[in-house]
Amino acid sequence: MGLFSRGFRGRRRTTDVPADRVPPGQYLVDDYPVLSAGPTPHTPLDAWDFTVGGEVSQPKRWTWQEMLALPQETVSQDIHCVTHWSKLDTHWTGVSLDTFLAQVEFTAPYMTAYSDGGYTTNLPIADIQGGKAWLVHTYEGAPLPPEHGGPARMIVPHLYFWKSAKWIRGIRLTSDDSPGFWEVRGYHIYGDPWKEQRYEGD
Ligand SMILES: Nc1nc2c(c(=O)[nH]1)N[C@H]1C(S)=C(S)[C@@H](COP(=O)(O)O)O[C@H]1N2
Ligand SMILES: [Mo]
Repeated sequence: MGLFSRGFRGRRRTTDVPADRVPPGQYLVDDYPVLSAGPTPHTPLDAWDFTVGGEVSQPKRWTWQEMLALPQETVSQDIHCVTHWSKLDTHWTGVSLDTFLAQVEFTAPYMTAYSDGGYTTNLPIADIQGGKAWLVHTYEGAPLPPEHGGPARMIVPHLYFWKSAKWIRGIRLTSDDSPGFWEVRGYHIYGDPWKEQRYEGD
């Protein structure tokens, strides 16, 4: 057994799990890889805030304490990175994006998430509504490590993981679907892992 497991360290055969959990072209990992396009920012919690702005009638902002005072959810989700790894049953605690959106008035159909360090990613608003996206601060029962997006990141698990902005500071609502950091560099505008929407044109 050792002979085989050696070569597959950090991976698991996809036949071990129901196929409906693993999108095409993905393999499973037990570890948790770090993928960052730049250095890890370190924003102190007393300087942290989260803003819902852009095309809204009145922008709304939450401090760290105000965010923690909102209803919290713990969810179990599968995550899928465009570099082909997937990780099942990851546990996160935070605030549903529905909770933030309920406190602004808007008709804009798109949004851009933006982060400390300058990262951005775009999504249809529909993809962060209805219990599909969360602003999370806790991973597997412990504060989210800085390299994985702490103090807080967004998770949008039904899309490729580049849509899950680490070090998030706000979302900007927009009329148009405006490509973000990876989307302008050739990644797919939407990024559905079940349709293998990895790159522009997929
Ligand atoms: N701010 C920011 N968010 C980001 C990224 C990044 O470079 N900066 N990388 C994205 C990509 S490509 C992936 S796969 C995931 C990786 O998250 P992880 O490092 O926690 O695995 O974060 C996404 N969110
Ligand atoms: Mo990624």
